[in-house]
Amino acid sequence: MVSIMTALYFHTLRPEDRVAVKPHASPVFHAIQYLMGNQTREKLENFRGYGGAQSYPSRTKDIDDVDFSTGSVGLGVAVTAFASLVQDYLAAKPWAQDRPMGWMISLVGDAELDEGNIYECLQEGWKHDLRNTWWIIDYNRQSLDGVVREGLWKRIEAIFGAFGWEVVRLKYGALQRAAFAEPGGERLRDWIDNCPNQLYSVLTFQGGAAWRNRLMDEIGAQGEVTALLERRGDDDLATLMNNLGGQCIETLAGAFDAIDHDRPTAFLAYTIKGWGTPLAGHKDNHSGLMTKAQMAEFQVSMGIAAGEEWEPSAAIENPAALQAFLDATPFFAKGHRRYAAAKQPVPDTIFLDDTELSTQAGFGKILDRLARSDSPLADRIVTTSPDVTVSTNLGSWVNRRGLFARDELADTFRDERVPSAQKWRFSPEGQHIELGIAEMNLFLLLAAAGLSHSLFGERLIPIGTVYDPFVARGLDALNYACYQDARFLIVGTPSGVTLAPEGGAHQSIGSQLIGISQDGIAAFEPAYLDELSVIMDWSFDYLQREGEGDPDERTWLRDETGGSVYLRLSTRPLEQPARREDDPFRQGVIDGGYWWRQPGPNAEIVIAYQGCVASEAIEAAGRIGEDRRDIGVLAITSADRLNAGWTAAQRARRRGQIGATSQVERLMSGLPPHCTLITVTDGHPATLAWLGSVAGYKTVPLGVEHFGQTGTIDDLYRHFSINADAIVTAAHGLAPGRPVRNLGQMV
Ligand SMILES: Cc1ncc(C[n+]2csc(CCOP(=O)(O)OP(=O)(O)O)c2C)c(N)n1
Ligand SMILES: [Mg+2]
Repeated sequence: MVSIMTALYFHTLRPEDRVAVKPHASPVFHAIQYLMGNQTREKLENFRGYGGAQSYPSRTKDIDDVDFSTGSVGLGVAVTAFASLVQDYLAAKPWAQDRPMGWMISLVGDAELDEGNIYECLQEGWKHDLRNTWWIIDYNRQSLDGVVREGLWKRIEAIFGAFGWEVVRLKYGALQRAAFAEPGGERLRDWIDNCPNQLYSVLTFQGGAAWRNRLMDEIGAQGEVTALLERRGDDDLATLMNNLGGQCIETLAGAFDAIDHDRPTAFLAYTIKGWGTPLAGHKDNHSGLMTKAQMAEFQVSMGIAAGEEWEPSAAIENPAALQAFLDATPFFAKGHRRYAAAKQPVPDTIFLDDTELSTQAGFGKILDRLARSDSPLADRIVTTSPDVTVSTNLGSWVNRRGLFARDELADTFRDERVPSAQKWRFSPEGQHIELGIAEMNLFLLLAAAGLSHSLFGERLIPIGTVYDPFVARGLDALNYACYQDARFLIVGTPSGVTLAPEGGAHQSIGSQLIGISQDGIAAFEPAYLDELSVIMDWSFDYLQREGEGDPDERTWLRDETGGSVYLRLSTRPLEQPARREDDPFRQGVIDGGYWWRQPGPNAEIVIAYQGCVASEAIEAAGRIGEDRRDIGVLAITSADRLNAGWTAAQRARRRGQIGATSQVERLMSGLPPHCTLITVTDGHPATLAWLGSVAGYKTVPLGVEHFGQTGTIDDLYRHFSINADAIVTAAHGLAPGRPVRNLGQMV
C-alpha cells in the first residue's frame, strides 16, 4: 500500500483529483500529509488517541485534507463513482465555474470487494456513463481473518469488464519482469503464477532462505533456474519475490501514466501486507504489533538513527533534494483543497392553499412551484430517487426540470405522441438523477452531491426521496453521508401503517427512531401543509449553514452549524386548518413542537402527537373534553429536535448554565403536576414516550410496535390502538376523574 500511495501522491495526482483512502491505509495517508507539513507530530503521536489523527481517514475529524471519510468498508469505494457523477453534473451546468476534471480515485482493500454495495454501484455507474473513476485494488490477498480465496482476480476482471471498466493487472514489478527475461525466467514466472496465495504468504513471511529452498525443490532441477537463483543472495532473492506489481513504484507510476482515456479503470495491484516488517505475509498480521526488538531491528534496517523517528528527512542523503522534490509535487501545489460556496438565497416560504391534502402531495407541489420559479436556489436543486420518483411525488418537478444525462436522450413516448403524464427527457441541463432501486446508491449519491460545495466549490441542494421503510436499506450509507457532513434533504415517504393496503413489508415502524438517533440530520414529521412549508423553507437555509458549533441559547440545538434534514411524510390526505404564518407558529414548528390547543391551568390530560395521526389526536381531545377540563393538544413536528434540545439543555445546566431551558421544557412548564400525557404516532411509541420524563408526568405511549398488514387505515389504526377511540380509552383508564364517555369501539 505504501508503494501505491507513494506513486499516486508524489507522481500521479493533481490537485483536482480526489481520493478515498481505504481504512487500513490511514497511517500511510497521515504520514504523507506529515511529510508535506499538513499533519502535526502531536496528532500523529496521538494516533487513535483522543484528539489525535483518526484511525480511519475522516473529513470531519482530521486536519489533513481528507477527501472522503472511510471506515465502513465498501462505502468509500462507491462514493468516488458518485462524486464523479456529480462532477459531470456540474460540468454540464452553465452556472458552474470551469474547472479541470479530476480523477475520483479509491484505494480499495481486496476484501472490501465482498461488499454488495460495490456491485450495486458498478451497475449504476454503467447506466450513467461513469468516467474519470479509478479504483486501485490493494490485492494483498488478506482480509481481517485470513487469506482471500484463490483466483479472485479472475472474477474481478470478469465483473468489472462486464460493466465497461478497463482492468489493469499489476502482478509483477520491474525486478521480476527483468528476471523473467533471464534464462530460466519463464519457469520462475510460471511457478509464481501457479503458487497458491497461502504459500506465497508463508514464504514471504519466512524470507530469502525459505524462498530458495522451495524454488530449488520445485524448479531447481532446471539448470537455468538454479543459475538465476544463484546469481542472487537470500536478501536479493526475497526482494525479487516481494517485487510484485503493487510493490513497485516504477510499475505503478508507469501504469497510471499509461491511462490515456477517461473510462473507469480498476487496477489490480498485487501487494504484500506488512511489507518490510517481520510480520509481512503472515495471515495473522492484522493488528499484529512488533516487539521492541523487532522494532529496533526495523529501525536499523531503515537507517533511522535513534531519536530521529519523526524527522522527515532522516536517512535521506540529500535532504535539500528531497525538499525540492516535495515542493514540486503537483498534488500539493495548491495547498488544502477544501472549498466553500456562497449560500444560495432562500425564496419566500411557499404556502399552499389546498383544504385537504397529504404532506407527500404537498411536498410535490412545493417542488413544482420551485420548478416554475426563477429562483437561483431552484437551479441548484438536484433531485434523485431510487426508482420511486413518481410514487413519491417528484413527477411534476421532473417534468419541468428534466432528467440529467451527459448526452441528450429523447422521450420516445412523447415523440411518438403517446399520451403520458411523465415527460422523461434526459439532457445535460436536467436536474433529476434517476437511480435504480438500490437505496445504498441513493445515499451515496446524496453524500457526494451533499459535499459538492466542499469538493468542487459549487453549491448543490440535493433532495432524495425514498419509501420510508427503505431508509433502513441504505442506512449505513446515510450514516456515512452524515459522518462526512454532507448536506441534503431526504424525504421518507410514504411512511407508517398509514400505508395501509400496501401491507407490513412497506410500513415503516422504527424510522422515527432513526431520525432521532442519527447524528447530523434533523428529522421532521409534519402533519399539515403550513408546517411542511415552514420546514422546507428552513431546511433550504439549514442545509447551507457552516457556522461553528455553539448551541443556540433558546433551543440548545446546534443550529449554527447546519446539517441535513429528514422529512417523514405521508400519503394520507388531512383536512387543513386555517393557514398559520405567524412567527411564533414558525418558531414552534422548527423547534419541534407547539400547542395546537393550549392546556388550561387544571389540565388533567395532554395529548401529544406527531405526524398524520393529528386528526385522531384532535378528535379524541374533543371527545375527552366533554368530561375532562382544560385538555391540551401538543403538536410535535420533530421529536428529534425536541429531544436533542432537551438533552443539550440538561448538559448545559450540569455545566453550570443554570438558566438553560429547551423548547420542550418551555412547552411543558405550565402543566399542573397531576397531568397525564397520552402520546400517539404512526410509528414506534418510544418516539414520544420520553416526553413524560421532561417534567415527570405519567405517560401512555401509543404507537406501532409490530409488523403491520394489509387493510384500511381505519382497520390498522384500530388494530394498533392509535385511533381516536384508543386515545379516549387511554384517557378513561389512566387519568383520574369521572369516567370518560364517548369511548367508541375498541378491539
Ligand atoms: C462494513 C464493515 N464491516 C466490517 C468492518 C471490519 N473490517 C475492517 S477492514 C476489514 C477487512 C480488511 O480487508 P481488506 O479490505 O482486504 O483490507 P486490508 O486489511 O487487506 O488492507 C474488515 C472486515 C468494517 N470496517 N466495515
Ligand atoms: Mg486485503
